[in-house]
Amino acid sequence: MDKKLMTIDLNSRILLEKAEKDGVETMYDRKIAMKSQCGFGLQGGCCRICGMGPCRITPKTPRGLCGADVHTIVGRNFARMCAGGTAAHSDHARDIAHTMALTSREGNYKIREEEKLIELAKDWGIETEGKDIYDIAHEAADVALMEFGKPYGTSIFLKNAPAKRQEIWKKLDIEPRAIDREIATVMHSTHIGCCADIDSLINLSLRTSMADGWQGSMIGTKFSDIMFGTPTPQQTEANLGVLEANQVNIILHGHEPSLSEMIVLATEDPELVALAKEMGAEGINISGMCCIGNEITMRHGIKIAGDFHQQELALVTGAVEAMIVDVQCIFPALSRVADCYHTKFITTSKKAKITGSIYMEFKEENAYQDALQIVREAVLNFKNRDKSRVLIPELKSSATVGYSVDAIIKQLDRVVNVEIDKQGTIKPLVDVIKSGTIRGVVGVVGCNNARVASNLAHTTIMKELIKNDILVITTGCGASAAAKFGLMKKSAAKKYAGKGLATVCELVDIPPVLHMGSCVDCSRILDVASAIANFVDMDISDLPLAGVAPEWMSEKAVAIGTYIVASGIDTYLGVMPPVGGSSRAVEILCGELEDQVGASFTVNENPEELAALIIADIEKKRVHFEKIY
Ligand code: SF4
Ligand code: MSK
Repeated sequence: MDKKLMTIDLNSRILLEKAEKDGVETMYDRKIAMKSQCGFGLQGGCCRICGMGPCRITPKTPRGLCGADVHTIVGRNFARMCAGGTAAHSDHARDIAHTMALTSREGNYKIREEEKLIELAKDWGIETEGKDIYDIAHEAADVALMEFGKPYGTSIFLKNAPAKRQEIWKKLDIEPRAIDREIATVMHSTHIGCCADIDSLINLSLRTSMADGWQGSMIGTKFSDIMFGTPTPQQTEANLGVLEANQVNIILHGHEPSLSEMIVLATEDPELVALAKEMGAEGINISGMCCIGNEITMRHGIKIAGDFHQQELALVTGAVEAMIVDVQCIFPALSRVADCYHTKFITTSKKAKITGSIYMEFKEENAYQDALQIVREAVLNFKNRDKSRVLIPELKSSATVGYSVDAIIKQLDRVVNVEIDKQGTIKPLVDVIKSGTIRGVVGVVGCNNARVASNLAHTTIMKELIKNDILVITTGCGASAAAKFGLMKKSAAKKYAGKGLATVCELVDIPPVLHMGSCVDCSRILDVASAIANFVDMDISDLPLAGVAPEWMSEKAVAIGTYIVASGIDTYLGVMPPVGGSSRAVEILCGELEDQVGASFTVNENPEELAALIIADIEKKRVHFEKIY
């Protein structure tokens, strides 16, 4: 296998060559060394749930020792993936809610969006009249924290979905109750000797994933906006070319804005800037990777260093003083790569300690002081940089990012419909979809996956969609790919988009691919879908919308795909999940769910074919949409 063909990013290819010269092993080497992967694992047909196993299903051994068949084994594995993803997003949200409880006028964390908080508080039945905004914030934090373990009732957000959708959820019993409860129920039901019925296991998977999308992730996104600001359009740059040869380079990697917001502030501290100069640097250059890159670029225009597959390569530049990480999607391999250069690999969360890293705990209670200390460590490290080993590849692309739902509505309203609609509703977007100028809206989300060439499926599918007048909204590492490959430039509309979409983009002054945030922010996609459906008085499944995860890899992505389907949006995957061993699981996920929730999964590992399927399905949805709206 030619390593260079495993990524289409030219910066990555240059750094892979350098890594080889420097004797540094990367994910791409490990992928080659691993040769073929385990067929049982790929198909989901291996069970390790109890100590009698592992049990592997073959034609000669069609049942595990307890008698579980392949459908039960695949179903249990799938449900546990959904629970893992839901736990990751929601535990992130729990910390954000705890941070909300710490907000104060004098403290590190403040309320930036008072109106948004009041609106949310009212929606949650919190008395707001005559109350101090921080008292409201603390009450809202309490309500949010109860969503994790409340004994009765269902998610507080469900009522915002279209009435028809709510009925479907009720009928199927997939309304999430408390977040922790759904995760615990899946772990219980998938214990040896519990649920052994594939239909039920998938139903449980839907409900747990709903707790991710319609509970945990929504809390995470809404509270982050209230505390750190709702994203607005920002100019930025993306790819490893954003590193600076003469500055202290700090890369933030992970997911928590409570850490990154403080680090960003700390890099502006005059004393630390002076210290950087003392060390011989011209200043401090901060950039982000993976979803934290998305969070800080959406709110501050901070540059995106790269995506999931570029984390080791960033260190191979030899120009990074510190890689500061918190939780999720962090390669343990970073400690070994950092050892080959002067880079300090700094872990900050008790939840994600990594052997070989420098552990500097970040506590929200002492946030700014902790951040100052961490940044100081990076700045002091500049003197250790070996200039002879530095190679910063040149490529980077400009991008306009920061399209929260509010920002999209504002942008459309400002230009298209200022006379008719002064309220700031979704009407202008509905109008352009209805007229057919834009054929539909597709969310392209998710990670990079070493089973396919990095960035190839993301960029191919996005280009095909916009060429066919489909507006693309994107989150996570898909968004980083779009930014790196120039699809978030406003000029990309003219270059790549069909006539209808290009006209709208020009009129409204937006790029054809809109950056909506981190993987947690897929909850924004649910907000847009619900807003459109409520506006036209339809169900979400009636709308020309789709979700795609062309290069997904994480359990979080499985949970996202599952809640997007449960919400009535067809979801397309570019990598097969480990369910192929059970014909029944495939039948349900890729077929029967359509009858239950009005949407299902489609898998195709050829990006052109996948894009063609999406476009054809969007056109089919349009026929229905045009008939009833
Ligand atoms: Fe084997 Fe059943 Fe135990 Fe799984 S739960 S490892 S199938 S005996
Ligand atoms: S970081 S979950 S690789 S999108 Fe959210 Fe990127 Fe996927 Fe991690």
